[in-house]
Amino acid sequence: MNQPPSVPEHVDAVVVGAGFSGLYMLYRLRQLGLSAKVIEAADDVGGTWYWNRYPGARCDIPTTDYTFSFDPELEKEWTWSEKYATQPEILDYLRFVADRHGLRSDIEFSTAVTAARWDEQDKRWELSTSGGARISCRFYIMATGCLSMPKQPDIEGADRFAGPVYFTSRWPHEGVDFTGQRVAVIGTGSSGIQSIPLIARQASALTVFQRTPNFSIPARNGPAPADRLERIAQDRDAYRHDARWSRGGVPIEPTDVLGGTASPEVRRERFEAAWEQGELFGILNVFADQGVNPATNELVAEMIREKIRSTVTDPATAEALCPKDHYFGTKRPCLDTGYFETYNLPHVRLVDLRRQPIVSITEDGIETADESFAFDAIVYATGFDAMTGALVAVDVTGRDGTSLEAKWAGRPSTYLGLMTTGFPNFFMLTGPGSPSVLSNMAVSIEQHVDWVAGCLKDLRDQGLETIEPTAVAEAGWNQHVQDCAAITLHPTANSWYMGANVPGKPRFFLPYIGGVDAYRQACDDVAAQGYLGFRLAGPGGERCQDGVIRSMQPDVAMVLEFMASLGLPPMESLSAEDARAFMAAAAETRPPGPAVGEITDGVIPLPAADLPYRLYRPAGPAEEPRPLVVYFHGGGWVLGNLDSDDPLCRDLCARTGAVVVSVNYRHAPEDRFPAAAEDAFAAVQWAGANAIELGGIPGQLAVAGWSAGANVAAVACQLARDAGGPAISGQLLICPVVDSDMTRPSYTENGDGYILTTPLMRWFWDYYADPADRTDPRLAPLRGNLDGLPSAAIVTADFDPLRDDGLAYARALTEAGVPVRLIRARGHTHTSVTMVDVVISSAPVRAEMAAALSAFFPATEPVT
Ligand code: NA7
Repeated sequence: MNQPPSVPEHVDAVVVGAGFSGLYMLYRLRQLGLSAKVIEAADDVGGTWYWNRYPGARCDIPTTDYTFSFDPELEKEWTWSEKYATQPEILDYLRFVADRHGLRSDIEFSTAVTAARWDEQDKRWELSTSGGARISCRFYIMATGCLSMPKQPDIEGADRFAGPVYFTSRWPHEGVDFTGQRVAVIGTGSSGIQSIPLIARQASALTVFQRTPNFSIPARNGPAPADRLERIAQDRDAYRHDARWSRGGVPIEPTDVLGGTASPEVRRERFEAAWEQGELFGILNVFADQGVNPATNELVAEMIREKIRSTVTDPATAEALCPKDHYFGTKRPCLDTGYFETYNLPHVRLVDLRRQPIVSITEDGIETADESFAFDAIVYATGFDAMTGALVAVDVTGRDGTSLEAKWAGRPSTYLGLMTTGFPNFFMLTGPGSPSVLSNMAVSIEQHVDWVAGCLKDLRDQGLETIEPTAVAEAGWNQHVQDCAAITLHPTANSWYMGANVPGKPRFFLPYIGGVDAYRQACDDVAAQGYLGFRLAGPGGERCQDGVIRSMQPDVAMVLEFMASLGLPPMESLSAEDARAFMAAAAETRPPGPAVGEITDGVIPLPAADLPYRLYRPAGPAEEPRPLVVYFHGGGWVLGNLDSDDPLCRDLCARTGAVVVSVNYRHAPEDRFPAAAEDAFAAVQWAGANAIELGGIPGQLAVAGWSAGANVAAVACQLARDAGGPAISGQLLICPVVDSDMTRPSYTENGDGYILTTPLMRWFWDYYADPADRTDPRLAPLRGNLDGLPSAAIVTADFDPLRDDGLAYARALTEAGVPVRLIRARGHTHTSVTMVDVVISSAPVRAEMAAALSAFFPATEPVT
């Protein structure tokens, strides 16, 4: 064994943990010429692979990818023997890396950091270790891993059992021989599923206590996949580059096949291929939408259940092993070797704790609600206090005396998963808020270490001493992490990703699910923008460019990226006719929107022109009268029709339970101002007069519109007030145009890149109205008399040139005494709020719109 090296009193950096991340961090710190010390609780390197020595422990990312890439020579010198290497082989690898780079001399083994305190005077961290030493360092780096703090047994009587008790996470180094023993295994996560088949080989009787059945697919272990080896051999650098810029840290081609539209043959073919391949990122990529769409997810889930049923001979056991309480992929799926087959052995039994919960561990076994079991040994495979457990286990005290544990009591909070406000120069490798456990850890670790190393170099080069995130940047990142999770099915599961496995732990989605590639880009962008959102200080002074690195909803960003990839000409370069044809073609490819009770088309006979309308009646008895909403579509008075806003109208109808009448007013350039405004008012008059025939409740009439449709809706309210009727209960204005003044800041801030652009708005204005008319309140309702108007709900989107129009109208109405509900579509564009079943993050905005609309009608409640 190595002699613990003597610890210098002062070092530049201390790293806690000598696993993958700690070893590489030390390597990079040395490269920078910084003095560094690694403190490791174990007596050897390895981290997770040091502790998790249970039978069957393997990685679940192919080892060709679960490997360091920073040293090409190392890759030549080390060959993995299997597709998924065993724990001993991975541990050997990490020892090999440590020796090859002479890292051990700066690692102090068998020592834990017990406390860390920031000294604001000296700008240094003071650490205390289990050996009684004190170390002072400028940079304190936690490389403690995401799954390193075992979850404490939370089962009644856990300390009562007289026989041996084993934890998969702390397995004895000498191994365990279960030959002839009656063994209990509690837990069927990855550790349970990997170890159960091997324990069953030795035990005379094995009883598995399962609380939640897990999805698992055969690992099909063997030699490393030939195609992948060949790709790496041909161009290692390109392969590693692709991994770094992939979604999960393993280069695979993301599919664009949707579960709902794929034929049964294609579904089966894709699933079977993934099943045969035996890789997590393969089975998670059967369909593009399986992580977000419940129906598609169920397709995959059911095909896996079929496999379980066809493997396990006892139907009741098979059914108990079929996961049904969470979507596939929302808890970490497992790779196994003969797991389900194990239950066909006569001496193996499954106890379903959902049917007979454990009452207590007893002196000689386990008592459930129905039975008493006697055992010679109990194995806990009950998991970890994931992602935050090891970080708060050290008593870390930040700048103002607050502990990390206290700061995170409500929820963990980080900027980029790397740092946290109040704790200067304190870095976390693969911390909460970074992709970590959702990705190939080797790739994520290298990215984090490289970023930290780059940051330390920049600090030195610029004569700076400290770095700390701002509260604004951190809150923004936390929000972004949650926004990314919210559009997936993940938050619905009681998973350790959500902190749900540890009683009392706050429920938040801990890792960043936006992708390794997107995450890397965000980190790079932060650094490139002068460390946006960080406060940097040193002898040369203090500097801080505060801000939020990602504030757009992730699915909105995806839509914009997709649109940009099409390389379309700007809309304003087209003729009105061509622009209409383009819009019509685009409308054909989108989802239809929710079902409603009935949809009928009709015509409003008006003196100036017959106006087509489409009526949406909610599900329910046809004779039951409902509130009535007259809706006007968007399209800059030039584009749009009954089809263009059809999904949005269905959505409003389904959510509010109101009858929605969508009106196709006359368009420019054929019919210029004031045709659209006059049509809108005439349509509202007609609806008011025909409320009963339309299935409405007389006196419960609202108007709604989007964009230019919101403009004519707002104008109709002013005209109705002036005309003494009809009475309008409320106006829902979605991203309205209310003025011709295009100098408001949002026209500049959001003028380009978000589909509706400032040049496009000019194009609309020019088609619709002469400059001389543009101050007319029938065109610029903000300039009209606002007294006595109906209550308003106004939706503004952050990335909309019209954002400030909406805000100005809300302010002006409020000043005129009109009740206003302002709905901020956070992270949205002008168009994304209306993209039903395309932009998932817009659904809560539309729920709020529907609630506001319903609130105009006292007798109704929103449906959802
Ligand atoms: P996991 O995946 O957290 O699995 C722990 C298992 O233990 C899981 O089946 C739990 O059921 C079960 N468990 C936890 N507490 C109890 C109690 N009190 N009673 C009964 N059963 C319990 O940990 P692993 O070590 O298997 O895997 C961790 C990760 O390591 C894995 O995902 C890979 O990334 C590598 P539950 O599901 O909570 O109902």
